[in-house]
Amino acid sequence: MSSLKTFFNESITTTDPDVSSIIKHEITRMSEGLELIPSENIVSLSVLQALGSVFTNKYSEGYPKKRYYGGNENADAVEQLAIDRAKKLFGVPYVNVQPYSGSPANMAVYFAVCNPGDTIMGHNLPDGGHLTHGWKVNFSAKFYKSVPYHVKSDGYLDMEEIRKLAIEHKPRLMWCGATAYTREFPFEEFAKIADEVGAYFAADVAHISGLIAGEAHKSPVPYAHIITTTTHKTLRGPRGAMIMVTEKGLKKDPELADKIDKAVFPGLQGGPHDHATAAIAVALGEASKPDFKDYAHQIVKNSRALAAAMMKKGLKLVTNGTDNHMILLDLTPYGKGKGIFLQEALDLANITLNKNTIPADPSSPFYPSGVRLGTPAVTSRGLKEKEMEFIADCIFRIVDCIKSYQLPDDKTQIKDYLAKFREEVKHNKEIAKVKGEVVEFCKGFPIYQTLKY
Ligand code: DSN
Repeated sequence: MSSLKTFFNESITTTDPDVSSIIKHEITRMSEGLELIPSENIVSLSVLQALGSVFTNKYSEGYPKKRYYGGNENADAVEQLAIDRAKKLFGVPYVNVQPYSGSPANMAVYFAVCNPGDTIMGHNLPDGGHLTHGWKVNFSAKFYKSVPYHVKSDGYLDMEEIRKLAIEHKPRLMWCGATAYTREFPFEEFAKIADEVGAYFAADVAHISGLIAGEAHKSPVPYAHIITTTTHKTLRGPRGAMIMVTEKGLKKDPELADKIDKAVFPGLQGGPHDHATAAIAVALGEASKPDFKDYAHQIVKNSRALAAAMMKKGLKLVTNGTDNHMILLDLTPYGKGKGIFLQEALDLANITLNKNTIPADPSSPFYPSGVRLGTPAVTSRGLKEKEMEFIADCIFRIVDCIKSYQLPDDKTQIKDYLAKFREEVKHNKEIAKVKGEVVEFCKGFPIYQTLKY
């Protein structure tokens, strides 16, 4: 801890007070607020230390023992360690730890198994899917023929539609995975459909890889050919990503691992971010320890407790609950396009979450009718089921503050209406009161106290 302090705190405080001060404000924001964005987390000091290490200086295009530059013995060691830890943790024969983040990881999968123009299937973005699973403005729909699938009106995946579309369109690649889906993924059912039509089946477990590592969610390893994940969500590592190939994947295509390696480098990327790789190795080491299982299960317990407390207060949740780390609050009982009002009002109360579409959203992705929240970060902070009641109460009180605001149907009026809303909520006494309670509450769950910028 003290070496961390000396290493990059005191130095930057003196040499660059401008940046140092911004970082200090960010630490304060995180410390005095409740982070409920379900894709965010709070990493350990060891992860931060590895991320801020001298590996940021190094170039190491290629793979361990096959590099294009000299001086890579330590970069080799750290990348190999990350690979070995990931293989063991997830039980897969092959891992690539070099993708810069989730989108490039998914792009590498396309490069490895598809040709431009091939048909692909993925979870529709407004239904909770990801941009790279075939959304119309993303490369995945511009270079490939995208056939999106949907959730039913109850919010659950429509497996009947998925099978029908797969049989009709014979995709080369099928994705399972989402950014806003609160139920367990039916990997086995997806695999049956993909096998039936001869598709590659890729599970993008970015959101839930920490839950899988901690055995709080079923693993896709027996079912999928390829698995991608970011490393910074429930897995609680630095920003980065990994691509795994399963035994099933190698059986389908013995060259699959080699194709993925070539797609990442030289297909898509140059030098890997060795400092991120070092931090990924640390996070994987942490996720391999027995207490990570407790953490993963506590995330889900907290999420279920928060969902139950919110519903008890009369709030409406998509699918009426959750199986994972995430909750989708449906604000349509108060009107359409309410997500932005709640997100911004909660920001003022030091509670961070994000506006999000809900299935069959009557509004638009920019002004959606729901918000998405989750428990990975607050669980890292030590909060348990009991504390979820406090959070549910705060959210409920803020919903009450914003529910009379209505997004204008006339788009030309939205800017002025939001400006008026922002001015009013800035002076709302109840929001200020909730903020005070949140700041006080957070003092009981301190983070990063040894970081002094
Ligand atoms: N931006 C990520 C999320 O918040 O879920 C997905 O890429």
